[in-house]
Amino acid sequence: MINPMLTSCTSEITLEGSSNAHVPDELFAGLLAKQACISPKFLYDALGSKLFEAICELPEYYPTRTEAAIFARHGAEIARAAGEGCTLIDLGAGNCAKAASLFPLLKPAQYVAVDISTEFLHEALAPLRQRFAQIEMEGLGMDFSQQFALPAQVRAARRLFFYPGSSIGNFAPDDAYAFLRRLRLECGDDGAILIGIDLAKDKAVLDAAYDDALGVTAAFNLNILRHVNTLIGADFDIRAWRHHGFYNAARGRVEMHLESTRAQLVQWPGGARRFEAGERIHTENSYKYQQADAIELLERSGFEATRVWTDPRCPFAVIHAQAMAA
Ligand code: AVI
Repeated sequence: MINPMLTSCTSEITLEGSSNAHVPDELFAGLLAKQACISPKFLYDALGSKLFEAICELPEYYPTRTEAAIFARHGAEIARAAGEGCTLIDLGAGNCAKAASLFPLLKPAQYVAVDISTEFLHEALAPLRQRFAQIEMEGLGMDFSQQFALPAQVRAARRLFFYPGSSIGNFAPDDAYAFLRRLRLECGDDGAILIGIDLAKDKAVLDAAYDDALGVTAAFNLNILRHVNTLIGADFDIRAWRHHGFYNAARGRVEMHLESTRAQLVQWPGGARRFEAGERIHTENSYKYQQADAIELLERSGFEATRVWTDPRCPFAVIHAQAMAA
């Protein structure tokens, strides 16, 4: 290993630290840490976003399907809890499909799609603007895990933060709390959150969901190295790495890692690191909550759960929580 920095490493979405302008610093620190890591936000370049869409189609990856079934089954009740005419703010909107499926029920006054992948977002919004001409729409290309100040064009009244897909699970618990606190501050006393949270379940189900038979999740994970090559001019040989995705029950989370299949030197302008055969780079954590802990996290953050919808066959919760008066 060349020039190791004994920093601690997190494979979660972190709130502290660098802004986008310092992305390479964050990457170098992770690559040189004793336990190497790369932040999961680097999974989502254009190809990574498409691979994630493919993951959502896999039979093993239950969260998308389970959540969609909850929305389909309880859509009318969800709309009643949320009320018509809200300002719907879709965090990590991607192709905007989940929010769009709720438009006919929620009838939002304004739809604000927020995503780190700006290009993807604008492509998705164009047809929606035509289909739902009565809804005012905004697309915001920003990394909302880092900073969160909504611009003036976002209506202040009745903000409903829509955070589906259990993306909250990709934050470490303390960062999930800090993130939800920020949402609470941004939504005012008449605001609310509609959030999907994956719940703890059988290890075999979780292992398969993050290490599928087709190898799509493996491609999604390996693509992070391709993205890093592009970002910092590194020379990762993708074929010399192997995907691991498994549930770590003791830590209540699924972990994704990339394992070096041989001793190798990875170089980039101004630096390098030697990896031994079997050495791993930690790329993602996906926390799986107990329902009571999820509700407690929301309450600590300033939201009171008004309704919880679950699927009897597969533990997953969709929660509507109202801002508690500050
Ligand atoms: C986006 N996020 C909620 C996904 C998850 O399940 O943690 C990302 C993912 N990683 C592997 N498969 C899907």
